[in-house]
Amino acid sequence: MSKKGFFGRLLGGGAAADAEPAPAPVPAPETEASWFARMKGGLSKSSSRLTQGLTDLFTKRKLDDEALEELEELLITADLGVATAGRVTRRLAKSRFGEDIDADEIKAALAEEITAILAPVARPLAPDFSRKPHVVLVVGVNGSGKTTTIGKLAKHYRDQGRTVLLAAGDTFRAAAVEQLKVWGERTGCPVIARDTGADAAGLVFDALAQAQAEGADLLFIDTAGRLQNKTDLMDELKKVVRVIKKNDESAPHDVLLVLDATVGQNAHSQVEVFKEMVSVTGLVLTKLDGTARGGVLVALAEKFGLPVHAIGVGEQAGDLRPFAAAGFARSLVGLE
Ligand SMILES: Nc1nc2c(ncn2[C@@H]2O[C@H](COP(=O)(O)OP(=O)(O)OP(=O)(O)O)[C@@H](O)[C@H]2O)c(=O)[nH]1
Ligand SMILES: [Mg+2]
Repeated sequence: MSKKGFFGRLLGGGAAADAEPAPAPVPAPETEASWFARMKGGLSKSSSRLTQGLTDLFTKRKLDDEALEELEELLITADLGVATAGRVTRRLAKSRFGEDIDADEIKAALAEEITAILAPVARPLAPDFSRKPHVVLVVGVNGSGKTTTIGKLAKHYRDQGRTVLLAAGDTFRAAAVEQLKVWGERTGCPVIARDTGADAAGLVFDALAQAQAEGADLLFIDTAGRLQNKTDLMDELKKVVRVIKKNDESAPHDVLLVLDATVGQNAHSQVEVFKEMVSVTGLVLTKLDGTARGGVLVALAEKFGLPVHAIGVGEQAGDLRPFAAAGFARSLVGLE
């Protein structure tokens, strides 16, 4: 399959998105197989924790109450969360209780259960390019990977021939603006920025007006990292949304919450608070390559049911991919 076909299908090029021609040539394809291998490599820390535990637990063993209890504990320590671990274990018990089972069978059964949880949330970003611009507000705590994710998404849509503007709504740090500008240069996307300390909402207002005037396909709005317990910063975020709505009532069309997977269970409170503040519409999980806590994605999927648009498995432009349920589940339990 061509790269465009792969991305088009997975990263939101549905029928509506394909309505307009995408003129730019598509760069050299990375095959699905090579991406899958990299995701699997990225998830190896998460999966090795689980697989070692599973192998220790199930060397030809009857799936009895004790085994189920140990399995549940293992899933909890792998960050799947108490509720999800309980549900997965109960469903396994229903189908296999009392049977002799080995680690590989358990892995396959687990992958199936986890896929069932993840499938409903594996929904690619699906911009409506007829909006000119489709506005994507990107939020999250400090250092979660917001700016990098914007850079990666900008590259993806530029490669599709889309016109993309980037708004440097992180006006706190000079380095933040510089970082976005580097991504802008790398990806050929203009960056709208103001001096450090400027009003973020004002900058965003201007950026949207410019994107509308230019008829851009997409506007990505970077924001400063903010801890979920800092109410003044959260209020600023609300103000940014209000200002956007003054200009386009339907915007922002996507509010992406970028979560660093290495924080594990703390991600839950981040989702709760940001969801309340700015109506988060979807999640991106980053740094899955550097953590043994990838299981948290399963817990988040089950608890919140928010779409998981993409996952980050590295710092480079190509290290963001649409989130695919079965591939992730199988990699997480160390299959394939
Ligand atoms: N390994 C790895 N590193 C990542 C990933 N995504 C982002 N990073 C790195 O994480 C660090 C923080 O990323 P940023 O994009 O600056 O995060 P941010 O949310 O914009 O941070 P603030 O603006 O300070 O709130 C950088 O060093 C990135 O290169 C990922 O998927 N994997
Ligand atoms: Mg940033």
